[in-house]
Amino acid sequence: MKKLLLIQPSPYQKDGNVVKKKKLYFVGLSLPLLAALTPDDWEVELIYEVIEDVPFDTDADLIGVSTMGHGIIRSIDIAKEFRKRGKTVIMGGYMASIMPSEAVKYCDSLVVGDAELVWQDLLLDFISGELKKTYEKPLPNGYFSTPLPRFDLLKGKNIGDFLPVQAGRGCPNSCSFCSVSCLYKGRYIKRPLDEVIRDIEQIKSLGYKKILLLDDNIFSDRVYLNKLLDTFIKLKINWMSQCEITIGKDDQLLRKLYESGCQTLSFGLESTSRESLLSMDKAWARPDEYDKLIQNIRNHGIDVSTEMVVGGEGDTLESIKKTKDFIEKNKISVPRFYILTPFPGTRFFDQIKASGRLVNNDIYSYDGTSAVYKPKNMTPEELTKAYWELYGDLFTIKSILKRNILRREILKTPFRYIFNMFVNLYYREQIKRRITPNIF
Ligand code: B12
Repeated sequence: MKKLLLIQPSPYQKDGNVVKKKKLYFVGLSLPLLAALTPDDWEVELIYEVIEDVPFDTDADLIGVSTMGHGIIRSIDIAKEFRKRGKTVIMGGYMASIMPSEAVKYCDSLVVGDAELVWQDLLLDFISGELKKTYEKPLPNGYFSTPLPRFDLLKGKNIGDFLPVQAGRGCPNSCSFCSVSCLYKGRYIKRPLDEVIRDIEQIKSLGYKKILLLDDNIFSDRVYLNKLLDTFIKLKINWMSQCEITIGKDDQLLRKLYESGCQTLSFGLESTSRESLLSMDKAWARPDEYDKLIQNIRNHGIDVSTEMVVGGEGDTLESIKKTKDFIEKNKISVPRFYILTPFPGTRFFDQIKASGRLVNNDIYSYDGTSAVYKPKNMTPEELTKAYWELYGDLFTIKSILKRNILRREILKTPFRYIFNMFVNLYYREQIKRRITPNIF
């Protein structure tokens, strides 16, 4: 029997050590899905480096290494080490897919984008000694099928009480900085509902009741989402996901979302500056509507978490500072920020490079916590400083209490906000050490 070892590397910290945690709260689907796509005559092992050590002395015949954002530096180091030890290494995942000509240098073979339609051919080519340098076959438009992910391989690992499910991939919006738009080019492809039900029933049979719906934007197709919510209502689950803020205009859907067990939605609001949003090709997002939409979503019983970026074309040092007021006014319990970063492969990267504003050419250092290009209204150094100051201002004890405890909803769902308060206190410690908070 051949053996495959699949690894989800963990990124490096600033001190050069790999990020390690006791527990991985949100597990991705890439590895359990790749395992399911692998024929039965292969033994498969999954390693999540954030909670496990990479077994470099493995007897596996083939090593698969995933990549995510700046974590790719660690992926490359792991690939190099295995190749030094004579192993064949396959790379795949988001980051390698949006910069294939670079990633391909570090592995024997690279899967660009979706693996479903190429993985089995790749394994056959490996067995016959005819591996190609790259494999690329995007999923077609419309519906796509995937096998039942190998959730069984997660057994015994120290993971949280959410298991991942994916109903759709891609997003119809085309924001210039976004890796999803770069890979899926405005396409939104979805899975047949009976398959989604199958996955959730399997998860429930393993004793889990909470689902992390990994879709990039669940509000991509209203008709499909309505049907999906009907199935969730029957399945009696709790779940969280992410989508565009305009869902806050749709009262019918919001009622149904609540009824279907949706607890939290995360929104990439990016900025309260219209000019910044316009320059990111995100004209559909209207900051003047944000307060109203957030309130409406919350009034329907769904908690709102936000992801924002600083350093856009309309941002000034003053506007970045004022983002604190926006977050506090809207009582965002767990706000997250990044410095707007041009990931190679995105349109934004091409624009910044062409305009000569890139000040840091080491693409592997792009972790969203320091400015790598010259913003319009400040120096890169000022932007980095303003970013950490914003985090510092929002994670004072006073602000944490204001956003999590001194709020109406705490009477209805006290455990949620008390839990969120502890998440905030954890983030506060991370921020003090200049580690950008993440939902690990
Ligand atoms: C869950 C998740 C996480 C979890 C991961 C937990 C874990 N270790 O398992 C957490 C919250 C920890 C996380 C962290 C980060 N994440 Co993340 N994450 C996701 C998310 C929401 C889902 C991933 C997933 O499972 N998708 C479903 C699977 C089926 O799709 P897939 O991963 O694309 O896999 C398919 C192919 O890519 C391919 N494939 C994937 N891996 C491999 C490996 C091999 C060998 C092969 C052959 C093929 C292959 O096959 C799969 C089937 O087709 C994605 C968004 C998304 N929609 O994918 C962001 C996403 C991947 N994350 C992203 C980022 C930036 C990060 C962070 C860098 C954030 C940060 N600043 O800290 C960190 C990096 C952590 C790391 N380990 O390196 C970006 C990546 C952008 C980029 N250019 O690479 C994404 C796309 C979000 C976004 N919209 O920008 N993340």
